[in-house]
Amino acid sequence: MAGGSGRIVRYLVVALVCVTIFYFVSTSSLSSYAQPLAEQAAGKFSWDKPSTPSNKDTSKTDYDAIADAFHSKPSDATNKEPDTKPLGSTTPNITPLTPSELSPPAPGERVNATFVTLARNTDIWEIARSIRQIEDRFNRNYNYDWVFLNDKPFDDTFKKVTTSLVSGKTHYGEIPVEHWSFPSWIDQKKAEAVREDMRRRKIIYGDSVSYRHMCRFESGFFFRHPLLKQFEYYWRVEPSVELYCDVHYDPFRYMKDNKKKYSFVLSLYEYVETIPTLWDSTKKFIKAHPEHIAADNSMPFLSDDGGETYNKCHFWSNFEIGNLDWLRSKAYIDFFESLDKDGGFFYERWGDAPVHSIAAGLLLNKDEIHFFNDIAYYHIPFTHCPTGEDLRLKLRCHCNPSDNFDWKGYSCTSRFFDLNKLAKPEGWMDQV
Ligand SMILES: Nc1nc2c(ncn2[C@@H]2O[C@H](COP(=O)(O)OP(=O)(O)O)[C@@H](O)[C@H]2O)c(=O)[nH]1
Ligand SMILES: [Mg+2]
Repeated sequence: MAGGSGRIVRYLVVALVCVTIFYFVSTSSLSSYAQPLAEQAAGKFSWDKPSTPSNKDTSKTDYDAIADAFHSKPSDATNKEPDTKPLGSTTPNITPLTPSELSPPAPGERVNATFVTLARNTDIWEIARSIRQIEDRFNRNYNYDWVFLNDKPFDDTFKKVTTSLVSGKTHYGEIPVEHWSFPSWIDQKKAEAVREDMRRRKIIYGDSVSYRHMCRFESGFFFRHPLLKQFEYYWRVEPSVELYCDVHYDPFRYMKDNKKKYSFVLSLYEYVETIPTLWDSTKKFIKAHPEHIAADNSMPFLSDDGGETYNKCHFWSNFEIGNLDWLRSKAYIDFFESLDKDGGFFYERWGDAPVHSIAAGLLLNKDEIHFFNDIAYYHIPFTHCPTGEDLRLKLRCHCNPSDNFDWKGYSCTSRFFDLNKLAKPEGWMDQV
């Protein structure tokens, strides 16, 4: 029995030692892993201040020091905010800089010009991207105004965001209903049947009424909007476009000083299904108004047979810098009204690009149309990336030269160069 009870005592001593060791281990080393995990699970992060405030400056983390540096004004030194403020309130105080503080205005007189954008409220973030690029690459040094037009009233978000991005003044206009509706002479049944047919044939935007109003508005009305009446030149900007290079001079000034009326960066062939009778209407206009046809026009850009048929070449009008007085001239208005009476905006799906281009090609002299090689541009799916490495490096371009569309088979820009006897930029052959 004595041997048995002695064994029991030995077991009890060993058990006690084990329990004691386990206690020390669980309250010391184990807790150093477990505690932060528990705190993180409760929503605390490693840079949080200790919950019991410490007087020691060494308790401050790097995060605090950075946040303080942003915050501190001279008066803050004696008026410290409590340590327990929520994380969100550590956002630095933001005082917006005026455009001239961000970037000094470029020297020289401004032209009477504006950017112009037609957009829906839902286009806000896409147009915000475009504006930011135009501002960063050009307008923050020039501070030109920006006119926004819409067939509905612009909402507060659209106005707030665009006003904050544009360095010049912003103007917001609603389009009069007569400029965004079916004219009285359009046969609604016929127009509807066309849309249905185009829907079945899967023609892009073929079944859309609003797209047709948009194309007609851009063809014949935007330049007559009261907000544009005060301006002489415009630069059209669409949502989601990119500007890949610095614009190192004022393109409006270039247009004015060189008596240019219309300009482009991309040109291509139009989708024939959308304009089957546009050239017939054009020929009718040429016959009715020979007085409007410029002596030194660009017919060879538009037609390969002296005007008999249209080759579908057009300037891509989602980018345009142009003269508003030309669009408001009798020649242009007569052309637009003649086309509008023929009804092709609704009986087909005439786009403003071929309409502007045919007008520029016939009503202007060749030397009034300009190609901006140095304005690098993207609108889905085409890129104009300036030809010439030297130029691209000088303008800090970030486009891939192999994406450049200018000299590819579906572009009409080569024709423009040939017609105007312009020397193509060095390196163009490598991009064909
Ligand atoms: N206010 C308004 N703007 C429109 C409407 N449809 C198109 N737009 C604008 O018209 C321009 C051309 O339209 P977009 O969708 O870019 O056509 P795409 O470039 O031919 O594919 C853009 O500036 C659009 O924001 C519309 O119904 N209302
Ligand atoms: Mg577009």
